[in-house]
Amino acid sequence: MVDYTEMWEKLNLDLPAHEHLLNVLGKFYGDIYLSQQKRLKGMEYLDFVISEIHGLRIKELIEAQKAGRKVFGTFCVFVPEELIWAADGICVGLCAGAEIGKGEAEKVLPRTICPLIKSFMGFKLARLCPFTEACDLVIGETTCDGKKKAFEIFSEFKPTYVMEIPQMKRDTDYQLWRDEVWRLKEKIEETTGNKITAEKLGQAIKMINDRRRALQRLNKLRRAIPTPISGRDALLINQISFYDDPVRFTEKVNALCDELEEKVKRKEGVVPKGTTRLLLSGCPMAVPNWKLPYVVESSGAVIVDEESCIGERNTRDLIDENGATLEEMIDNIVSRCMKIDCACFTPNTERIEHIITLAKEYEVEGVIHYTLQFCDPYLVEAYKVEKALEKTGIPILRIETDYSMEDIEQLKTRVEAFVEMVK
Ligand code: BJ8
Repeated sequence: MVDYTEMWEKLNLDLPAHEHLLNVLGKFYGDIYLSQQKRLKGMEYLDFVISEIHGLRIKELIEAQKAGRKVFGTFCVFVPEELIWAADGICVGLCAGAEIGKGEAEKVLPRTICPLIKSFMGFKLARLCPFTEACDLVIGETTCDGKKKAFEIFSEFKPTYVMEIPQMKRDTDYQLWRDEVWRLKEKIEETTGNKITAEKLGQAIKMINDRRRALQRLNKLRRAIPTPISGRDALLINQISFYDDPVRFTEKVNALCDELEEKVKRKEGVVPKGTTRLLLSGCPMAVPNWKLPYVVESSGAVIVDEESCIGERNTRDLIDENGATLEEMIDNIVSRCMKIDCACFTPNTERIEHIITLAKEYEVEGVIHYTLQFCDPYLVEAYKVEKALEKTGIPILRIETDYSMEDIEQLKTRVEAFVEMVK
């Protein structure tokens, strides 16, 4: 085991609290992940990445910084990371899925705010996240009110740049977003000292599209019956896509898909034939938020897809690679972003159509609509999702929860009853 204490100390982490976090995370991972049967060989790489999540990857980031590169942290799939890579920067997703820094976060935020926001603030204030500490610049956005206002506070502790996200999809909103993307380009160039050229941007678009293509391939393979990979493992792969080096990650996921393809040919499932197939839909599940997938998959069901930003919503659409000039490429980036059907948009009928399409394509027996507590956009939209699914005859269970373990038994009872009902 490599000792990273000196590196963490230099990043100003709270060492005892950080050690406690790693111990809890290790135990949690062992119980939820390593206890699974019939896992793919390719998952060993993902296990390794998780075991080194605050070690090797951080070391790589720091070494890159020593070589003159800049590290950018983002919180939303709306932020076009291609611009960061095109300027020779490094992009890492910072969304946090644990409540460990909650006490610190509640000193500056209301108690009744979404756990994801509380978590990223808590990670910063409690000095627990080496990714946040390693960032040269954090790029926030104005998707929901909670995030928008939280970045005002967050910026007191970390250099932060905020992008304005449109709330509708009219021509004027496209124009607003195009201007924001150009503004971001300038900010990235200023931070890195590197000019973004058409050649570099074209390469970055291709690199991130390749990662999306690998994840699309994984998702397509999950349509097989019996399902060849657990929802937990598939979620983990999607979560790691936000942290890992994109080229390495794509290569590993494609190798894992080769293995999956063989498994599908042999009609080998990760769960017995007839296990209830469910679609998860709603808020993103950031690392290490594995609570609901664990509950579902220990209640006689398997998750076969995620309609979420850590899932289909992030990987479904590619950027058109045919742009020749910088202007065309940025227009193509804008067009792809504007297809994202986040509940922060109004109206947002595409999302409901997508949920129904996915439910049919993946032959699910039901949908679990998952919202984080106090997330108004997804909580309010749940009404429309429920109505549309009922009309189509697809059973739905609405779950609203946070990152604590307090409601786990209650969730289990509800999920078990739902699984029994849809059988
Ligand atoms: S594009 S889903 S990643 S905003 S859960 S903080 S919405 S109160 S995370 Fe998201 Fe971008 Fe949309 Fe996707 Fe607010 Fe809701 Fe919390 Fe949320």
